[in-house]
Amino acid sequence: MPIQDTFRLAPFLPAFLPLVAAADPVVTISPYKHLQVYESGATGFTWYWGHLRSAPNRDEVLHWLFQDLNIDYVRIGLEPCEPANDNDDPRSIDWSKLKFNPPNESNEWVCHQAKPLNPRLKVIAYGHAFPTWLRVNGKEPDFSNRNFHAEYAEWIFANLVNLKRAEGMNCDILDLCNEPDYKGIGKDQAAGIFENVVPLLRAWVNDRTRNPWGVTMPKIMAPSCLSATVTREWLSDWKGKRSIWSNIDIVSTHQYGGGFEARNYAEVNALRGDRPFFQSEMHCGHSTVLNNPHQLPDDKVEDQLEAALTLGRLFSVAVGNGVSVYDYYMGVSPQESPTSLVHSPHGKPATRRKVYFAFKQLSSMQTRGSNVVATRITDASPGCDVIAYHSGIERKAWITVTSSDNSGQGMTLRLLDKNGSALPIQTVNIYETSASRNAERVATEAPPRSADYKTDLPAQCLRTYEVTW
Ligand SMILES: [Ca+2]
Repeated sequence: MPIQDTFRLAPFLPAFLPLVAAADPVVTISPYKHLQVYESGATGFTWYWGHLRSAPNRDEVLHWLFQDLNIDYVRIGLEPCEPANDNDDPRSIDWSKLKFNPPNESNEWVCHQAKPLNPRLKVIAYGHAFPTWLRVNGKEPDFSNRNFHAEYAEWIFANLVNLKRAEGMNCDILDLCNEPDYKGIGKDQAAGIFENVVPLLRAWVNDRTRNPWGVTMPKIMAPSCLSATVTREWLSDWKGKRSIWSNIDIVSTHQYGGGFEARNYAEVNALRGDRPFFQSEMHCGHSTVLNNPHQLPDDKVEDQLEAALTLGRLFSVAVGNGVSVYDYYMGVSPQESPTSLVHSPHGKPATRRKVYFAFKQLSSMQTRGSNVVATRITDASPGCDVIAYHSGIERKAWITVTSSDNSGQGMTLRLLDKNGSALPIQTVNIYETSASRNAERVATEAPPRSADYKTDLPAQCLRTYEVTW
């Protein structure tokens, strides 16, 4: 903020504050410093696919999620399907004992609807439960069973066969044990699963006699811990252990705990080598995501806006530090808190939430397959976060700044070329999600072709600057 502005504002400042205004943020973007490609978003329908099916505007909702948003991945939960052990031989399946939901009576229904809308659609299957009989009192997995790994591999394979045979779908990515830091599993038992179950599953897939359906081996994603802090610790340990590490194709974390700490993401990014890095679950209805104890129970605009700003902050931390696929937990839900992108009360019209519009600006405005690029934002701006993309071909960048600050301020946007010299900006389209706007274009500007583009950054908003040079 220039000095004269500071003096102009001074009379309005409370008397106990020193007469020094915080400096306006300077956002520096290096579009030719490519980090990873941001591939796509992910979402799921495990609990509320029926709400989507019952919505009178369901075709519109499917268009929102799979055409308007850049979402190529659907997460589906594996079905419990085995109430009692099918037989004593974990190398042979007694299909008469397994109980799957009929086709089109499970969350796979969404995949069938979405595939024609987005031909790139891929499936992430996740084990959010274990076979009922292989748990202690129906809860934690029963590791005391001497055939635990073989029985679990058999159950996973049966699920993959069902997907292929009854649903006509391949599982592209398999998350073998969801949130293992949460469900009485722990690091060593999780490691045992990746060490033992993956080779057993591969043996099923590669055996033509046992796999006449042509089920293909999915990529294995791990560990999808609840907390990014724990994910970082476990991966640091596993990186040196070939028997575990060689069975993991994609590294993943949920963003419920430790999600605001860039260090967690930067360290996983340094560990992953050439494996992709997925943020495989979060939602803004959860208090740990919001970093405060309340759960946003109401559907008030201010709560929805808080969720959208929180998503902006978390997305910028994760994708700015290596994540190439970002999951927003649920596509639809009837819950008032923003656990889903779309609010869908059963049998009633579904509507988009502010997190939907924030997610659109953060993940879906850029040319598909664009690179995440290096950004810097002045330290004096703790309420601001930024994420930016460049396709590699176009003289164009998409820069989304999330401002959680309670007051508006000035902002300087600066683009640098490969040599660190300023790129003269030609045009700027500005899109905004705020209390009153939902990913709407608010301005188109042709600033003087100078090194610095100075603009106003309103309070509490996400602004996407589509910039050409
Ligand atoms: Ca069995």
